[in-house]
Amino acid sequence: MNIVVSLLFSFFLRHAVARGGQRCTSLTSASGFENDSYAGSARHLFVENQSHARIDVARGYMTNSELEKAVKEFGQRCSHISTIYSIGKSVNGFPLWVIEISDKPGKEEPEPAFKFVGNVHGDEPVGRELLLILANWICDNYMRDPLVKLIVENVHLHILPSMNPDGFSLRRRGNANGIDLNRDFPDQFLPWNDDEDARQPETKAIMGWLREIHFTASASLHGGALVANYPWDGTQDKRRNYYACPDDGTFRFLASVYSQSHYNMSLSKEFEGGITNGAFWYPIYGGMQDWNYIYGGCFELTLEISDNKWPNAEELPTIWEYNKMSVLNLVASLVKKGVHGRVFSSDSGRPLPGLITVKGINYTVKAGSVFSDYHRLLVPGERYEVMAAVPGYKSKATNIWLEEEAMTVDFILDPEITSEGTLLRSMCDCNCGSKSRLFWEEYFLGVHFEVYLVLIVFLAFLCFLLRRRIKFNLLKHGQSPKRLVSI
Ligand SMILES: *[C@@H]1O[C@H](CO)[C@@H](O)[C@H](O)[C@H]1NC(C)=O
Ligand SMILES: *[C@@H]1O[C@H](CO)[C@@H](O)[C@H](O)[C@H]1NC(C)=O
Ligand SMILES: *[C@@H]1O[C@H](CO)[C@@H](O)[C@H](O)[C@H]1NC(C)=O
Ligand SMILES: CC(=O)N[C@H]1CO[C@H](CO)[C@@H](O)[C@@H]1O
Ligand SMILES: [Zn+2]
Repeated sequence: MNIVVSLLFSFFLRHAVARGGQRCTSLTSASGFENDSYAGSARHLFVENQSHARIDVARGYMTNSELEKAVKEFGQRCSHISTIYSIGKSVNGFPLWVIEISDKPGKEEPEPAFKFVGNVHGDEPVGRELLLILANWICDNYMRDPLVKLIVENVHLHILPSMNPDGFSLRRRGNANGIDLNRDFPDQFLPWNDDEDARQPETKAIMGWLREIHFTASASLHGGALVANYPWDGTQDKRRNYYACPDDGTFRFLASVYSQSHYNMSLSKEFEGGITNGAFWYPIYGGMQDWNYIYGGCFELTLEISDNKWPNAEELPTIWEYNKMSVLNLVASLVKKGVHGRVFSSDSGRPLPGLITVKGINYTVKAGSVFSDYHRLLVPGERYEVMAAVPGYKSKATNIWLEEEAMTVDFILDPEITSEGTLLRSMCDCNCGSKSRLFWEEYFLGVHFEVYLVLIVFLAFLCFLLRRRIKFNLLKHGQSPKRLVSI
């Protein structure tokens, strides 16, 4: 067998898992709040004007301008591990601020990216508060908590606390145009709503964001129930039914990571194990979750994190404590679980835009465009056949046994030789060598000498061109990747 796929158990990952496993003691002992510089400052009485009747429910929650201030203050306080940017504006012109947390924020690295999106529904504000607490908690505990360190050093974590600031200030589900943003995405079962220009600005901002950043997984935060919901959200026949996506197993696993790490989500009487298939619960169309998986290459969960949509603000610290391990474990699973690696060309060593598939799962994971790194989440403890394909290269497949820990599988692909190319190469090898020249001369001299001469000159020229090109490629991409091992 001519397989040159490199299989490499990542010792770093294993080591990291061992460190992550010790988190319980350190996390429970460290308070999420005493040292949270944000908690004390940003909670003021709601002063926006639209809805005096319900002003009481907003007491203690950040207003939009307080949220903006909190994001910017965070960016200054934690500038060593974060950067702040906006992905667009709401209907009423409020910037959709994102905090990116990483040891190299804003830089491209061969690492998975995760995103949290809060406040998709304007009247579900718990997520936006929790996400600010999360960011600050990470900043405060980065140096002392191994799990947080693992996240900061190996993941690019993007946090959008509020996707729907207008809905929030209006205290309603939809945005300023009254549109439910979680019904506004193109949908596999609604082919007529594919027009991106017809989307709400908040929806377009998310769609553009996924074109910019290659997210491996994500979660949006909602309120009104306590459950981790996974695709599909809709069904072909529009009836309420369990409707499994190709990665049903992977999603059940991810949703369970959340619910099992939660204070009591997995004890749910309504949802077995605290997780549910979206369409089995109730089908929706135009949701963000299915769109992420189908069009964004991103494994998204929809997390319902509190039965009460507007709990008293005094409960927020408790709700954070209930969700803290879930949130951290979910993000860390991008590093601790699944198959990871890079795809290279064997002749030049340069990264290739690999397409990774797993036998039996009708879904393709794309390698990143700069480093050709791929991150394929999978249920641990199973056997898989992983394949890498790149147009113009011979595909390669390898069988792996995926343990509890993550695994690294790099692929080195050989260029596909067309019949024309093979002919050229063998001609070159023959004609450019001097030993057999005499034989060739004698052979050709007698018959049609001129014709053969022209042919030989032509072939020699092609040969020259081909060699030049190979040399140029080697010079340009000569650095051979260090991690590669051939088996
Ligand atoms: C609220 O709106 C009323 C008019 O509807 C206005 O008189 C009042 O000044 C506003 N208050 C605030 C705090 O914006
Ligand atoms: C989880 O705990 C909260 C707070 O004690 C409680 O209100 C809720 O009913 C519990 N949910 C489940 C599913 O046990
Ligand atoms: C795989 O999924 C695509 C849609 O992503 C679908 O068109 C195709 O029919 C599926 N193939 C199989 C074998 O199910
Ligand atoms: C773990 C930690 O850093 N705790 C600190 C939190 O802040 C108080 C003062 O507000 C310090 O005394 C603690 O040491
Ligand atoms: Zn919601």
